[in-house]
Amino acid sequence: MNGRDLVRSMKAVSWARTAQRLRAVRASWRRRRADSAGLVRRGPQRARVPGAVVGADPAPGGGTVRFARSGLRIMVTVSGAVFWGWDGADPLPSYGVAGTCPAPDPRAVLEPDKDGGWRVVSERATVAVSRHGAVTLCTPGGVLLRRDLPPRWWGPESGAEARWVQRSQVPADARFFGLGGRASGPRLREGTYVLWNTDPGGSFGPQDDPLSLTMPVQVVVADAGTHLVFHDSTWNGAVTLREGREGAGSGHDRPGTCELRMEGGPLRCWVVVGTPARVLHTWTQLTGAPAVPPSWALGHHHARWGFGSEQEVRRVVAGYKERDLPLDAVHLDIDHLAAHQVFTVDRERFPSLPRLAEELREDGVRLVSIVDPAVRAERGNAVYDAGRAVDAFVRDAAGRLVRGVVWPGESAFPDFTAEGVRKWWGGLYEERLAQGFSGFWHDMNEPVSFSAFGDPSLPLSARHALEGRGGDHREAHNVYGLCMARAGFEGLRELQPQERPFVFSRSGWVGMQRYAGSWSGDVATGWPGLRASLSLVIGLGLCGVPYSGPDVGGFDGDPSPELYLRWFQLGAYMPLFRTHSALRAGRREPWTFGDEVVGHARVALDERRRLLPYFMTLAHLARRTGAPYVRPLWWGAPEDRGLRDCEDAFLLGECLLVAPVLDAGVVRRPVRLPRGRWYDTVTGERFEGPGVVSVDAPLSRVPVLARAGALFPVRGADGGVALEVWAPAPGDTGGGVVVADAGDGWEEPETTRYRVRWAQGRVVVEADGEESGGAVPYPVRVRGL
Ligand code: NBV
Repeated sequence: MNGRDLVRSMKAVSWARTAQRLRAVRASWRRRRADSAGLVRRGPQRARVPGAVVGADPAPGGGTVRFARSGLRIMVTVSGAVFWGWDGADPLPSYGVAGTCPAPDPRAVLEPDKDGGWRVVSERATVAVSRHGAVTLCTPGGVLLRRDLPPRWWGPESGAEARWVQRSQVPADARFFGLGGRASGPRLREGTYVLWNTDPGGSFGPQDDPLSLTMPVQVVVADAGTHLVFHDSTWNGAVTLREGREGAGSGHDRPGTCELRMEGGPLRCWVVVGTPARVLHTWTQLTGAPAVPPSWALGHHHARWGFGSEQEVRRVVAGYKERDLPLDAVHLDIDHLAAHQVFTVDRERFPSLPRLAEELREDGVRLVSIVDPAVRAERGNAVYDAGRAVDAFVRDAAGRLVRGVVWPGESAFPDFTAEGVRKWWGGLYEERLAQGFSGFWHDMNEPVSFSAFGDPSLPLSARHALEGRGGDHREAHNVYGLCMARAGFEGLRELQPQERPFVFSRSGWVGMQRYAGSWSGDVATGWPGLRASLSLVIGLGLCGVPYSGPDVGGFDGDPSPELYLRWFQLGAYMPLFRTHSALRAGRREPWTFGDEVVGHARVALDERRRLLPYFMTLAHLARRTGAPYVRPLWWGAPEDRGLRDCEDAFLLGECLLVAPVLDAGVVRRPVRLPRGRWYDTVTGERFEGPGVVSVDAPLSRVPVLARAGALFPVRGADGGVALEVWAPAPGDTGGGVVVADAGDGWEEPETTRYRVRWAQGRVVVEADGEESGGAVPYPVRVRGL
């Protein structure tokens, strides 16, 4: 490019930016006008509370307690989850609950309680309702887990538009987790967390809230027990949390508090009580089993906004190959599209994508495509025309098409809350498959519409089908990404029924794990961003979304070699292990950080590849039990307060404890251990938990400890599966599970449980189950002897 061309292209870029800004200003005004015409202004409203109890009507699983101005329905289900809803709220319809509602547990009955209240006793929890509508949740032994004060409503007597507030108390020692993906966690401290999926508009750090994926789901961990509470309303809201304080035996504990304010939607919730494992199991029974990704999606992915051409993609892939660095997938961002239009290809820069995809596939590398929901609103654009023909796009209250502004310019937005639209959109992935793509990366689906002021999304008054019930964007916004994920997942299942769809999505809501995983979004490059990325993965896992991961290296700017390496080492233990960066950010190929980094990155990549069979097993366990791959340290011992407060380490399944380095200059770090014996997997050094130990964390690796007695599958030297076993402590036993996944497809893989024990001074491994006769079909390596 000569000087004149450069000047011309810079002018073109800045003109394009100015034009885009102008469009955003116009769209913001349009949005404001649409809402002032389309939303009914709320006049002064009197508050309403339930009033005094007047009676009760038993029903299967519980019944309804009647109050002067409301009613509370309680239902214990056979799965152990407890539902309660005010003002006639039913469990269905719900975007969170998968399929049908679990059946009521006939053993749970509504009975009179002391002081004129009512209660329902069940196997896992007791729900007591006071005379004025306070609801207390206790363990079967009567220890308090949560107390909801009587709720308060403002607005219409009934109906979705009443705002409400629910204040709750939890024990003084309780810790809060969840609420979807929060950058400031994983432990959610005092503060207000907004429940409105929002693109932070540029890179974000721990101080930014909300982000793209919020959920009204809290996991509360206290000495008394663990519970999950899901307030099933998709409307905007805010949760204000305050941790309690203990009065050091003075009897003056200050309870933890939670105040939930919602702009609308039913006041109904699901509560699950039990051990963390049991809570997540029941939770994913209720909201759906997490989809299992194909095995290649558990490898290493490299993405970049701005590869810019096929040659560049080839160059990067060759760079990995030359250096013998494992690579399993390459992601193409919006720059491979023609003028940023979804389901198109820029044929000048990417003239033969199917050929490129084939070449890469021969090298074991898959192609993944970005998919944004916004469709350029211009006749002649095939996707737009086809969408118009099936009336796929969101309209305003007056019936006009809602136009926003996103990468392709003036755009229309498919209404994914309509079944027919999902079906139409799902069919469009055929074009992507024909281009050779194997996986799909849903972006900008909060949904984003660039704006000069106000919320960067659609008008609140925009109309949505909401599965035929009809409603507006206030109700549909938070489930837009969830419904888009469903469209993609279901479309792909029809288009290639033999393969497991691989979809991951920036936005989403309760239940998205049925269709997709997620990723951190545009996490800021810097040490706080590294910490935030761990927080997001742990938080999502506790809300039922086990597959996610950060942009390794951070989205923007240039990480130092040390920061990049530490991020890479963390990423190697995350379900989604992906390097990615923004258009104008520095590169994220390991070799751009120098030879030392390449060497250490290779160790991390090789270890990830070695652990693949374990990751695959964890994916299946997540599907069957809801247990996330990445778990907080307190997972197996929520009563250990030290573990509850530990935010710089995590468990990878049952077997491994990963202690990433999250600060500059660290080469040795304290590691808090749960009870039992642990081994440094590199040095073999033994440690005894519970307690804090100091472990080497040289630049070459982050500490990874194995639990004594652990058994897990790894890739052996010959490429087949081998079992890695860590010696149990003397007198103890151990074991583990192996799910022999075929890599893709729907056949139920064989699952074998192995037992590990000491016999005559040796560690013995045996398969469970009679047919096997105890034989182990894999090579076994016992370590820690
Ligand atoms: O498509 C461009 C980017 C993408 O690289 C990133 O991963 C997304 O989170 N996308 C956001 C839109 C632009 C953000 C500035």
